[in-house]
Amino acid sequence: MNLNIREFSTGSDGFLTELESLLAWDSVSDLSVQDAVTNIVNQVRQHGDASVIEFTNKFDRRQVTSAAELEISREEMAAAKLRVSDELTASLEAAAKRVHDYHERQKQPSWQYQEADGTILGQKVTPLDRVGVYVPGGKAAYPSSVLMNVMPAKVAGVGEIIMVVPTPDGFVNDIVLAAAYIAGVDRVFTIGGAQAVAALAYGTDSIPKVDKIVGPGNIFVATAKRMVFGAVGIDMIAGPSEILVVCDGKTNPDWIAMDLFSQAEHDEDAQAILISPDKQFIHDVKASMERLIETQSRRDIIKVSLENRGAFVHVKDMDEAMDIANIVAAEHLELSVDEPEKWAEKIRHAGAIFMGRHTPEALGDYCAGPNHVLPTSGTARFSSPLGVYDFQKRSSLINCSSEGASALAKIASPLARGESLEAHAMSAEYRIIDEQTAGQHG
Ligand code: HSO
Ligand code: ZN
Repeated sequence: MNLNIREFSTGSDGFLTELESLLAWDSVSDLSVQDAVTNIVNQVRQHGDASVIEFTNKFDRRQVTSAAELEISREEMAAAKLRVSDELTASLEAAAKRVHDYHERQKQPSWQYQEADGTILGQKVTPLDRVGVYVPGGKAAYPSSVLMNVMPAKVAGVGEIIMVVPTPDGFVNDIVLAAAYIAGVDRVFTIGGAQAVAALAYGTDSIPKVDKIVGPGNIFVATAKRMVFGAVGIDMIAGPSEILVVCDGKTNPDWIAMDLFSQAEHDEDAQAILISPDKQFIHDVKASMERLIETQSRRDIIKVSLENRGAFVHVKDMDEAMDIANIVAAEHLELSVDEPEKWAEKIRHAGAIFMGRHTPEALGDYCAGPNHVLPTSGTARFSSPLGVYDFQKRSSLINCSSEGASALAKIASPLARGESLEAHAMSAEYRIIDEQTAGQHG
């Protein structure tokens, strides 16, 4: 199959402008979606379960009459797991364990230190009480994403994990439920869309209010998450998936072709880009792609994605490849090169860096250990993979000794008076120790 994929050369005029327009992704949702979501969120907030049932019946074509029918118990999750093949269950369990063990290393302890006068300062780390995990239904129902969203929350010590997953026409995905069971989800509700986000954010009689909502979703879910942000925390607003492969020209072109396909097959908006200093190699990869695409069950999606947003970029050398990788700030960056450690040092912006010829992104998507929920659309410039730290928060600790308080009060008092805040000043000054009467007030 012929593939019409853009080719750029960094030497050509206007390269950076073209690159910018290739990367542009508009995440702002249109006004009609905003209106519909505002209405759903308000209805659920006011009428709770009744509205959740109404929207679920309408959008998912179900005939639910009571909220109790929306819940799936741990026993039902366990039963779903038994319906999944042994091979797949074993892989889910192995992946869950590896993801768990990796995230164990991310745990940050509370910390404190003591100053010479006895004052103690520090930070106390506390897991969130209750978290909601959104899992899409339909074509992007990924059991691996259940593991990736739930495991870090578990490791953080979150008190209760509530999962929501829409079941259009009542279709329940056993593999998703098996993953939920293995990951240790406490409660599952078969609801989705903006109504599920609103129910989690504000709570209903049957669905508990959570402190943070994580997980990907369609435009309605993303818009609803944005809307309830503030009442609850959210993880991020994810854009389409991306991969940037940098290859020196010495990896099997078939491997690189399939690595690019592996992102492109997610959806028509996904982005797959190859950068190489070797022009002949770029052509070899293109030939591999044109041959291999015929074998792909998702070839129609792959073709649209590659032709809309894919690209080959020819660079003059590897240093220039690194510069461009930093501009792209890709969600997934593969360094399919010799000495990947050396080149990774030059990378400042990437959601995940896959190093060497034997590290395809697909291994990270499922089971290497690191999280596959990553910053997209260039947001790796300022944000990080989903992790244990997203499910913990911190409280400052301050414990002054009487000597410490006295010393601090002498600094605070003029500052407070400078701000015309007399009570602040006096509150501090009361703690100043008069050298003669030191110790009298304990
Ligand atoms: N590549 C996706 C994650 C995923 N891949 C799930 C397969 N299943 C995130 O960018
Ligand atoms: Zn993937």
